[in-house]
Amino acid sequence: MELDSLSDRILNGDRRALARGITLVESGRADHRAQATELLTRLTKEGRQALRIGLSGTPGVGKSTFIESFGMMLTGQGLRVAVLAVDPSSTRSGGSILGDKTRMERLSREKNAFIRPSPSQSHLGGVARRTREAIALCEAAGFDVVLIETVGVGQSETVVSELSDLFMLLLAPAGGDELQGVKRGIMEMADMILVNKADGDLKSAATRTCADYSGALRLLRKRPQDPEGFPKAMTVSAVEEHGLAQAWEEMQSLSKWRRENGHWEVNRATQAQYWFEQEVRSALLARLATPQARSEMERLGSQVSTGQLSPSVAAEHMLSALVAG
Ligand SMILES: Nc1nc2c(ncn2[C@@H]2O[C@H](COP(=O)(O)OP(=O)(O)O)[C@@H](O)[C@H]2O)c(=O)[nH]1
Ligand SMILES: [Mg+2]
Repeated sequence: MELDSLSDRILNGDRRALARGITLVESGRADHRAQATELLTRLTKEGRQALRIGLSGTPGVGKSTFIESFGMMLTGQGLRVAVLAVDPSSTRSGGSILGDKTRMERLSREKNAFIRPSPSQSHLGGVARRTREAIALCEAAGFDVVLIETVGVGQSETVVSELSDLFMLLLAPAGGDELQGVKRGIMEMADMILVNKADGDLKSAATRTCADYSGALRLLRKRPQDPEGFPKAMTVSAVEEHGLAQAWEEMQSLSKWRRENGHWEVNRATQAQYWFEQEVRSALLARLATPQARSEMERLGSQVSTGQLSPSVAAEHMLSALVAG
């Protein structure tokens, strides 16, 4: 398809064109990459923005169920909702976290919703770039809300929080009084903690878990981007669809406050800078992995081992070779 027509159709909100655009940005082929860059340049000129909501949580807490219920509520209000996934484990498992589209059966039939399962990826750097570009395409296509789901493994929360305006941590009710082993670093990223499954037999456990986390959040260092009362914990039930409207109200009031107080722009600007630096890093690492670079590394390494070159002089040679190459 012509880039002109693809870009026009995406701007008109055509979901099939959007899907093609995302396939293009996901492609590893050099000619596709050039087209993808051209497409993104055209589309981002429009300056459209969505509310980007990151959502993280270990498998089984109810992310997919929540996204479906929450997404249905939003489309019910006339909003257009896109769902993307960051799944660093998909290469190993061969699956994808949104592969369970079955759990989002209702949402996937909505004309105002767009659901994109995560592709198999080789490394998190690539995942981040593709997700970032997919978000940009969804924004150009006029989506109001982009939900970015990830499983809580390793670095993926950092990636998603650096791609989001709001970052949600979804938890399940805990049995005991322990804080479910949520790492402090993850807690510090959260704008809201949603304790899901606050229904039936689990309701009182959910209330207790929520109180525990409210207490834990109050102990964290105050962040400039938070109004009074944030970050906050609340209970929801994705299945019974309780608490979703309240959660949405809180998200809106937080993002409104951040916009009015300049934090929204600052956050996006800081994120852009972060991704720029990450791209430089990963591009340099990629250069280090080429056969030429490896053999140069070996050649210089043996000269270092025999004492012909000092480690720092050899490192300088190596770095100039990388930058030149
Ligand atoms: N009781 C209850 N169960 C839920 C709720 N949300 C999800 N579940 C169940 O928890 C299990 C895992 O849900 P899923 O959405 O696949 O979790 P994910 O792995 O985080 O995407 C499923 O059996 C859901 O039916 C909820 O609000 N209440
Ligand atoms: Mg899921």
